[in-house]
Amino acid sequence: MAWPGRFDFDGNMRTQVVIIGAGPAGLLLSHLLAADGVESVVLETRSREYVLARIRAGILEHSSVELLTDVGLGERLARESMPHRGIYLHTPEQRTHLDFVDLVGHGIHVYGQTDLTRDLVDARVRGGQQLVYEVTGTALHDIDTARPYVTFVDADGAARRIDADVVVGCDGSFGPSRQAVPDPRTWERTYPYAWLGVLADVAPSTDELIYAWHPDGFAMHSMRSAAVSRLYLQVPPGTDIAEWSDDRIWTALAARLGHGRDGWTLTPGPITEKSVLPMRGFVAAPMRHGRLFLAGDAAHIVPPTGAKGLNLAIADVARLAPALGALLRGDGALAAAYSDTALARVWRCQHFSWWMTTMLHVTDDPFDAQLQLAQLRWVASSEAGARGLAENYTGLPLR
Ligand code: RFL
Ligand code: PHB
Repeated sequence: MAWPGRFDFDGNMRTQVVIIGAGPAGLLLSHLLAADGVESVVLETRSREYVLARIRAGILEHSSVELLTDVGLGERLARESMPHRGIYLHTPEQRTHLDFVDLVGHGIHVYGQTDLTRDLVDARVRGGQQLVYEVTGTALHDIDTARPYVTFVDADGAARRIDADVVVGCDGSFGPSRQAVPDPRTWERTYPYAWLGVLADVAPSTDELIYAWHPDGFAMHSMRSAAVSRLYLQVPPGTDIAEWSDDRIWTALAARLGHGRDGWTLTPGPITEKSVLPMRGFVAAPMRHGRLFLAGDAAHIVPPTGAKGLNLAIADVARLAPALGALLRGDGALAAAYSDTALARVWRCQHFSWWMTTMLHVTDDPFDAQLQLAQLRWVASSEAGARGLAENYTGLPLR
């Protein structure tokens, strides 16, 4: 493999910041650091093709869009994303449109994480930044000294070492970085349901996302483009995907999303991808130990109902990039504050994600169902209720 970097004969190199993980957190952090004159190397265990094809989140908060635009990543986003004013909340009793623009002054953008990842990878390549795919055996060393380093094996099987001033773990929930923090405090919630997610080659049957409560379970209609729909069904954890034929999926979606009510119809189409996703909340603190910083899913996971995971990863690195720039110039105040300030937003989003999740997912306790319907009626009928949802969904200001 041709190395973009400056490895010496021993396979070693030096940079200012080693970033582990080329998800949205790692790629955006590298971009923000470069804009501040800070050099970084991003190490990724997967191949470029895998990273670019991974299907995940779809919603960007207003503040995420603003940040991406401010840092020169807004061109394709402006052209191809779908600005939405709000969402629909649906129950068998009623469908209510919450207009976020009217409620809080701004909406959200539908833009696949796949598209954002492509923009970030393109920007990294254009900027001549180093992105190294297919590394294995990533290990962190001496993170509690001013001279940390990372070792790994490259795609050709050669052992490598990168010395740095700072290491940032952006390696998602299964990466090695979090394990390098000694005695972290962790909080975890496993939700008693999962999502069956499908991607379908069919025009969305709705102009904006539908979040639906139904006695059979939650359903959601999202989208990726004018020709591709993204839909989700609540299923029991551990569900075997083989039990869900395409017909069964479309029948359940039609029932739960209200096909036939008030003239609304759900148009089915060819399903191109199906997967079952567990739902979990998790937070690890602190998000810094010595010269190691954590960002994104490496430090926290939220259930997807509030559409917060990707946006939290963006919020973390928006805070971390200036802190690292200042630290490298000799001012450690922002870096010292990073973990606490980031965690305050993490817990706000964790709470909102829990609130949306528990309001919309059916349990086997009929008392829960009545509480959920009462809550949904309140959000649908009270401006204060709707505004609370809108403020959290569209995202609090980044700074
Ligand atoms: P990522 O995206 O998991 O990236 C981590 C990267 O680290 C790599 N890695 C390593 N690299 C080097 N060495 C190692 N040892 C490594 N171990 C791992 C991994 O290969 C990977 O490339 O974390 P990041 O950057 O923090 O980004 C987080 C987001 O990806 C995540 O929060 C969202 O996708 C969550 N999420 C959603 N978030 C939203 O804001 N809005 C949504 O609508 C939304 N929907 C979703 C979602 C997540 C989903 N899934 C599948 C988890 C819908 C789904 C279905
Ligand atoms: C998605 O489009 O994948 C999506 C949208 C909203 C969510 C979760 C996922 O809350």
